[in-house]
Amino acid sequence: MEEKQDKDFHSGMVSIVGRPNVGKSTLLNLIVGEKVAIVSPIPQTTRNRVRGVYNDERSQIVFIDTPGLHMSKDKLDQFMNRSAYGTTRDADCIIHLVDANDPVGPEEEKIVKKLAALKVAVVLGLNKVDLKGEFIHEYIALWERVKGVAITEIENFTILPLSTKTGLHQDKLIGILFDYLPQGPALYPRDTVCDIPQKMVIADIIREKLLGVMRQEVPHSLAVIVEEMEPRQGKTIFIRALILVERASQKNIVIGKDGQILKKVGSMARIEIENLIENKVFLDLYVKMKKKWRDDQALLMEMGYADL
Ligand SMILES: Nc1nc2c(ncn2[C@@H]2O[C@H](COP(=O)(O)OP(=O)(O)OP(=O)(O)O)[C@@H](O)[C@H]2O)c(=O)[nH]1
Ligand SMILES: [Mg+2]
Repeated sequence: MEEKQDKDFHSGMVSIVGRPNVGKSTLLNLIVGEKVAIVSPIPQTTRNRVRGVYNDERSQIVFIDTPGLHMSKDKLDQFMNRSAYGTTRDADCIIHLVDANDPVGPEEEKIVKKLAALKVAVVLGLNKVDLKGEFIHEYIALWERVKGVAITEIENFTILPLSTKTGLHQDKLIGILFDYLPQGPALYPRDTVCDIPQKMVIADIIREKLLGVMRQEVPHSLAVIVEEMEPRQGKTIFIRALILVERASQKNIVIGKDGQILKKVGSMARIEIENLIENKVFLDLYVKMKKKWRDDQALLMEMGYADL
């Protein structure tokens, strides 16, 4: 890509924050033009921050997708919230993403209060307007209430209806961010798209496929750890991944009758991993029960879900 070396080049970090399930990861994938973050209809899909880099001839924008902010319970929840709020400290701009079809909840008020206290520019992204979007005014009213002024009076603040499904206002968003970001050179090599270690990306792909077939309480009890990844038998890469669940009954659900579920998940994940690493893959999945792993600091660290 031709890069303008002049003073008109803008670069910076943009953190995408909001409640679970509002479409943060979908937005990141849309902008980056590649799937770098997993997406599912189940809240709390994202568990760690994911950086995706947008490049064009006049800017480089590093987007940070974050775990959905929610009322914290166990150590994993606390890590997720800390990780999300932590990114706002380094950000040059924040996208506060909301689902315009969901009423404002108590978590949202907490989020707005935290964001409103920061010195950085904020874009309020009213997402999923391809649906009814009947609660748009509630989010605007909340910002006005917290700031104590009319929405048009809030400095460095822009409201933008979005649909990460249809791509509505995607270019407009980039234009707004360009204006908010400081002048400066690219922060990453210009071909960078994502900065997550490959083993974590692979573990997340497997978790995404599991989320696709699981119901009710199982999703939050799932974790995936890639334990081994090495070439074997010529060109094939052998990957062994452990799936953790919290209860014996969940182990049976994940494995399925005659191993059907695990087989289905394994084959969907393998295809995607093969595309990602451009290599033939042998994927070995196994399931273990580990009570309260969500509160186990050592395990969380192994999964990359802990910051000491
Ligand atoms: N109709 C509609 N659905 C959307 C849109 N954006 C995302 N979704 C759906 O919303 C669900 C959640 O999307 P994610 O991108 O995983 O949401 P998230 O905010 O990253 O969620 P967490 O990682 O759990 O915090 C998925 O089923 C998406 O397909 C949109 O603009 N319109
Ligand atoms: Mg997400």
